[in-house]
Amino acid sequence: MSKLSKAELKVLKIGGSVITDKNGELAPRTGEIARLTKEIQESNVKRLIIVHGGGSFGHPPAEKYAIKDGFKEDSQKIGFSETHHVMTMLNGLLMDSLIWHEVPAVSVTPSSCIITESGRIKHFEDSAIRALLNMDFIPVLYGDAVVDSKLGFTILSGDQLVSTLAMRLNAERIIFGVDVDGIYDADPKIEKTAKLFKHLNREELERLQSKFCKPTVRDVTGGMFGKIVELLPAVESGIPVTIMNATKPGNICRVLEGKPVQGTIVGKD
Ligand code: IP8
Repeated sequence: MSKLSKAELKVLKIGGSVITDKNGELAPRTGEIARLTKEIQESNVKRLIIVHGGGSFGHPPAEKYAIKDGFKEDSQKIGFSETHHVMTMLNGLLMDSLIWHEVPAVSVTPSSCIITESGRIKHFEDSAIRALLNMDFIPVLYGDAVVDSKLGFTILSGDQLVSTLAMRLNAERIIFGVDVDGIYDADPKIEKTAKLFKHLNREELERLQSKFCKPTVRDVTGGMFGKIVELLPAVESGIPVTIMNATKPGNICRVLEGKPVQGTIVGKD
């Protein structure tokens, strides 16, 4: 099996808030999915892994049945099945659109190749992903309900998956497509004067992490806080992360082409 080339591999996370309406339930943004997949096709990117979040598909049943906390009673089992199933439905919508746009994407089911231990990835059978990349396919994964060796089952976030994949497969860059322009010093949806960070290093990120922990901003920055925590190991290992707005037309195409976009770049130094 040939060695993966570090030079080109990018890992793209598409946030659940970009491809679904988080105020609804099972509410895909089909127009956004079509636009994003067209941009991926237009960028002509070759070495790419896509990971998407759960949005209004995975999160409602995961919350209803407390899947993240692990197995406690039999009544949760149908919730585990449902959470995984609705993620395959969202994934199917993205896959339909990618393939319609002639992107050679192949869906890889996280719950079939990953086992976590207390919520952290412990076993990851990634040889199919490596083989797909070597043939210039684009593997597509997602946050999922997975088996956990201590908890019975749990929720694996797309964010942990992105960091792990990037480190295992020697990616040159992680791109986080979210619904704001990057990391701010306050919540940009509430505070009009919030300042966007253009660049952050590891220490600055860690300082922000404690700020984002504060209950006053927890609601809206909870998602961003979770991302920041998961990004740290990848950043530490030298993989830069671009956090950018995937809802702005043209941004995903530009970033995949290696062109500058507005956003926050998180690097080791
Ligand atoms: O949206 C969670 O993935 P995320 C997926 O990346 C589920 O946190 C199943 C809730």
